[in-house]
Amino acid sequence: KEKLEDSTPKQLSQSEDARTGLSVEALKKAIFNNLFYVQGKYPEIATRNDYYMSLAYAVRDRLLQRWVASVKQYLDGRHRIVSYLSAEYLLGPHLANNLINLGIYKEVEQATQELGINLQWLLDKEVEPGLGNGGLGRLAACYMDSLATLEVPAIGYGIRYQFGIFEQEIRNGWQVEDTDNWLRRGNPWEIARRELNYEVKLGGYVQHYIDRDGKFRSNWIPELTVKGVAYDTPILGYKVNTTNTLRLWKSEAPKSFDFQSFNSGNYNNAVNQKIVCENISKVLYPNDETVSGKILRLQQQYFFVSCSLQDMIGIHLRQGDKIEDFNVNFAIQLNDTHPAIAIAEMMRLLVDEYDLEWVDAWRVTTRTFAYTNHTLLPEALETWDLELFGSVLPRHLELIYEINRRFLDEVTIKVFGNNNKINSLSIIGEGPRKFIKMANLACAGSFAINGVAALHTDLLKSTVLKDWYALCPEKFSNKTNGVTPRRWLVLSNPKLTSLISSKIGESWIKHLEELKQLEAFADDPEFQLAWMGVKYEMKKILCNRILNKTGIKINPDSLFDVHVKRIHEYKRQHLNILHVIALYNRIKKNPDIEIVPRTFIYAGKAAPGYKMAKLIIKLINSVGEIVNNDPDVRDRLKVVFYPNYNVSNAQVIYPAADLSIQISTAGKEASGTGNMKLSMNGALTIGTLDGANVEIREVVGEENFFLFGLTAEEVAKKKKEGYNPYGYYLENEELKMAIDQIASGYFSHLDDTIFKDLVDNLLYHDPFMVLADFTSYVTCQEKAALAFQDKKSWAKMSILNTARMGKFSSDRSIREYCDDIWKVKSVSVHLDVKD
Ligand code: GPQ
Repeated sequence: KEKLEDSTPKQLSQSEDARTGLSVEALKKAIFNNLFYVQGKYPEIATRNDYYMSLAYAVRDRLLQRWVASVKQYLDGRHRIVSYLSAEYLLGPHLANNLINLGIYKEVEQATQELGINLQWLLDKEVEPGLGNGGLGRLAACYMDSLATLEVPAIGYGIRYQFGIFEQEIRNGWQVEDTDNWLRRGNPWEIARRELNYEVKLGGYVQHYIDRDGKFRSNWIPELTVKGVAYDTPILGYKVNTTNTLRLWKSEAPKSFDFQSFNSGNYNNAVNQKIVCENISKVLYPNDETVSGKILRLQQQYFFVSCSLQDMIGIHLRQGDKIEDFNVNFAIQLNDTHPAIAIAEMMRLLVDEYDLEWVDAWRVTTRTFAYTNHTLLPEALETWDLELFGSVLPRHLELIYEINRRFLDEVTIKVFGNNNKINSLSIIGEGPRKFIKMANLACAGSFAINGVAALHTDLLKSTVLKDWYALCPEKFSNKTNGVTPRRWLVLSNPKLTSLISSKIGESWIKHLEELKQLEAFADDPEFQLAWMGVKYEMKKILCNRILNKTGIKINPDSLFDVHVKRIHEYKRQHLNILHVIALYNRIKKNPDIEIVPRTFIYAGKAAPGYKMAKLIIKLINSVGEIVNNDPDVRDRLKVVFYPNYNVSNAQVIYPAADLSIQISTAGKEASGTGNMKLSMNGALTIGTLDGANVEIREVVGEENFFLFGLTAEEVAKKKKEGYNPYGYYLENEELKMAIDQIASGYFSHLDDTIFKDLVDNLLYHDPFMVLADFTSYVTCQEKAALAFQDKKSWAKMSILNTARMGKFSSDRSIREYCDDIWKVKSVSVHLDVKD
């Protein structure tokens, strides 16, 4: 402890403020001060959390300085602002990312070391905000990073869920869910803006009347009013001052709401109402790409959208601008249809609250919104039962009828009264029960519509949104997804980062195309050795993690075959496990067979209500139990299910991957983004021609990509002609044996009931054509194994994968959104240097 006092700075230099200085001395001082004055502790009794908090607040001070400067600059300069509406943000831990973006990672490492604490020990303490399910939420987080890095004025709006995505445990091979109480120890990265709050109405009915001026008016009398309170998280760009805002809404009971029941002695009722209000932002729905049609989910969507629009209008009007010019100051991006109710809410605000004429309101609305579609899966296209919708949003139901009436009037002329087309474009679906089609509301109310990979956008145009494309082709464009190299390379893989920078400097971090310069070293034996050396170190780190978490010992020399993402039938984790079983059987048949040692690493969560996905997890673990413990295997195959896949765990897994498994049924994965992160970290892809795989293969070169499987076209054709999975089962002996084993209980202690549903589904339905692609997959995996044996050529392919990933930086995606859709320009932020 003496050491602590000795190293405490006595005097800071003139320009170094303890709350803003970036030197080691200033940072030390700041951490030390926070320990006393924020945590109220002294070193002898401080916990790891106290130190984590002290450092986090020290970093936050530096963010706030930049944040205040950014806000001031945006408001003073009257700049156009992008507003990103998303029900999910899967941010991952803040601390390390902020250190990197501030450019003070090394300084803080030294400062903490001199204080006698280990930085990694503190970083590992952070509980990540898991406010998203998977790809869609993580994309929003990458885009927030790129917006700030590109110095674009932007606000992200969403929900401050008290419980994020559940924590996954594996018990006896099954997924068990636990609540994610991420706020338990407090959150130093947010600032509650109690004064920034809006009321949101729910339920009730609408009164209509004619006012004194003879104008037709609507008055929504709600059943319930809730309050949304803003919680702001600063989002700093990489080595710039720009610090944007992520504004998440927490629902509460309005202050005055319970007086009546309370005064009349009905205390229980008052408390119940409070709970009803707070429930709205209580928990993230854990369904990925499925709609549940639950009232609470609709309430969540409307709640955050209404708060966000009220907030934006407030900002707009405070500038002294007219409401009719809202679209001049704001471009609003809808992250899928989850926030699409914003289109009706905008109309309500403009018409009911700001007295605009319908046509004027519609003009403003349709010049404001742009819509990104993220899926082609029919079960993910959101619809709401009309009656349910009306019970929550009675006024919006009227507005949607009116939007639809006017829209269909126009359309009818354009499609010459073709009823099929009118039905397909209508926002209201007819059937035994009527329903609202949110994708159609989004298309009708937006000036731009985009898909998230070239193939996806093409398929949108030719299938799901075909009639929309015919109606308004000019609205459509593709914006291939991207990921931030700051988190997914610099932060996750510091050793590879140093190696790259030692050859080509550091500017690739902001200009990822510059990785191209690595091509010059792809054949250099020394560089190849260093490259594979880093890979080996990262594999060893993952080995330790896996040993700690699962007790499974794996061999870092084996081929790491990595399949990490949400568990979904369309993503085909079961195709992968069938391959594992086939290899296992080859060994059983011939124990001395020459086989490339492999470790199959799986990770991912299944939606708690998705039976088949949960069964796939159990199957992976059951196969693992047999394979991992069979002496005949002699450790040549290992199967690992890494529990609780999240951003932190992904950061350890990606750098250690040799082979990236991207094997969705062609035409089903809109883009994928894990595929980009893995390839960026030097993994080779084995994949179908699906989503962004197509473009990854294009840029890395077909010789550096393992392609297999049916194409989207072939899949569609087969389905049309009548697909018979049973034929494939009979045809391929290895496949038949694997399925028979699963069915007979070979992997489940002779229990032949557990996997019955899964087996029957594959044999008699196989909606994702696992059996049709099996042979092609196994053959392709043989090629991959062979390639892995040639260390030099593998190293070359790995280097070339990283070198050619420039296109997949989220900076490129965001630039395209800015130029083609949002029409926003960057604004550089300067710090007011104060002495
Ligand atoms: N995606 Cl619609 C999700 O993660 N959740 C969703 O609800 C929907 C889409 C994913 C999609 O499956 C991936 O292919 C994309 O890469 C990702 O969105 C981001 O666009």
